[in-house]
Amino acid sequence: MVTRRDFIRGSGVNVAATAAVITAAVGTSAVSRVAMAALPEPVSQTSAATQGPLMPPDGRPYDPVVTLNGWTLPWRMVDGVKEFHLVAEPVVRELAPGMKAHLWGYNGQSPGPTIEVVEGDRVRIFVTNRLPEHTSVHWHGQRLPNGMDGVSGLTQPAIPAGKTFVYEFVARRPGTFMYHPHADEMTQMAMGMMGFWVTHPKRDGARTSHPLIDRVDRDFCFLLSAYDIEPGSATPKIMTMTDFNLWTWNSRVFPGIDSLNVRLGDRVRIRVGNLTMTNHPIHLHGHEFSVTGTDGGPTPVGSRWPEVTTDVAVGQMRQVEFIADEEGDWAFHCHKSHHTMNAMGHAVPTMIGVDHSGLAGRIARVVPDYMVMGERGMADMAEMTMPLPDNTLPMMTGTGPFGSLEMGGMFTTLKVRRDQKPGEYGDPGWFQHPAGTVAREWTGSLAEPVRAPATSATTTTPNASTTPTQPVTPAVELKARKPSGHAGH
Ligand SMILES: [Cu+2]
Repeated sequence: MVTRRDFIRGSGVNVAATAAVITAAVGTSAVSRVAMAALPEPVSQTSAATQGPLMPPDGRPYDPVVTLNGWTLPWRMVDGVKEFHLVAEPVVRELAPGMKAHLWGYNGQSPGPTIEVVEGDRVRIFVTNRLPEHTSVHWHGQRLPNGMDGVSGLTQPAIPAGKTFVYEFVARRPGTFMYHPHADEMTQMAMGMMGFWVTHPKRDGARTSHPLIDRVDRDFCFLLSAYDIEPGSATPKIMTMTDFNLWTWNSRVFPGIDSLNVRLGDRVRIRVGNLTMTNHPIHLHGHEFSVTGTDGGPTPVGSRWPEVTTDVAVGQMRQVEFIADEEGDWAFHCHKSHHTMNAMGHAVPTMIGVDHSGLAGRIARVVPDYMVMGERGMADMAEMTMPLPDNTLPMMTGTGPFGSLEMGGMFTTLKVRRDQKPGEYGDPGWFQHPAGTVAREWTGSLAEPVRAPATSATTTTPNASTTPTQPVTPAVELKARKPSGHAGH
């Protein structure tokens, strides 16, 4: 639900701005002269659900994006200039049902709202700072006058707490961008301050005017961010450098990340920006895509090749495109397996193969809630109902039509459906597989495996059913151990 924020109740905002803002309702016909000179009323979002595309009410036409678990910021057109109002402020963001984080963001959410404009638009962005410290906004990837680049100390003074600054420039280059502070960055980005920006190409009739940018049926976007929040607490630890425990898409973790719901045959674009402190190989099942753009712009056609995984390095953006021509529920996730898990202590020893028979019962007499973890791998963790502290999430969770998904973090699904209507983004539910197309238990007889015969006197084949011609070296037990520490997560 979009709500209009009443600035009178806000704290830390200067009185002049407050008086001006409350008279400036977007779309109000009786706008006073004072209001005309005032800021656009800030619009705030209370929901973490994916909002439908914002169809442009005025200005040049474009095909709007859908922000995963996010929304697009409405604007006000003043003398041909698109005016936006960002409010940097503390927010409460639900990471997934069962866990809320105290973050910093914009207009009620982290990440902030997506800003969508068209190539050639003159854009004026008011930024009100309701944080307890100064901030600034850097418009990552944009061509703009140096003084609008948002680097506090270098190109502008920082925006003090309680003050409003204005940025103004022409969106010269179409493409995929983001915004984030360039003031006390380590704190402010670790707290969730970031947002997406899309500059759409101009239209030339039914086509875009850019030879390297096609129109698509669905255009999704999201940012990668990471947090370190101790189970049971709500505020990220800002001093963490690499050892984060919550890997998010738009400040959501699975099962809180909405699915990407598309119609069979749709041309789909997905834009991803990385504001974490490590790279993420983003992987799609069932389809091949091409990288059609970066934060530097559209890629030349000759540079595009099919992939199913694209690595998004720190500070980079990638824009991928494909035809959704296979029906089903296709996993879509970061390929680092510890990035598809939620917060949990890392100091859990590997217990695979350790026989705990009898031991748990004896310990339970002393420690009533004692449970054994991981003697058959960690999959049991997803199904057991361990007592968790308040405000945290199971390490791996989520239930699908065939049982537990054993996932968390950067994971969701692409749902491709024959009957998904054009422009409809609702969740169609789980895929109904045609009969005989699901992997199933084999209950028939199994053929003897084919084995290489021992053909030479010098060949020793420990697996061969034939008698070896030479004595087999006794098996040596090798123990593999991962390096300790978590650098490079
Ligand atoms: Cu990752």
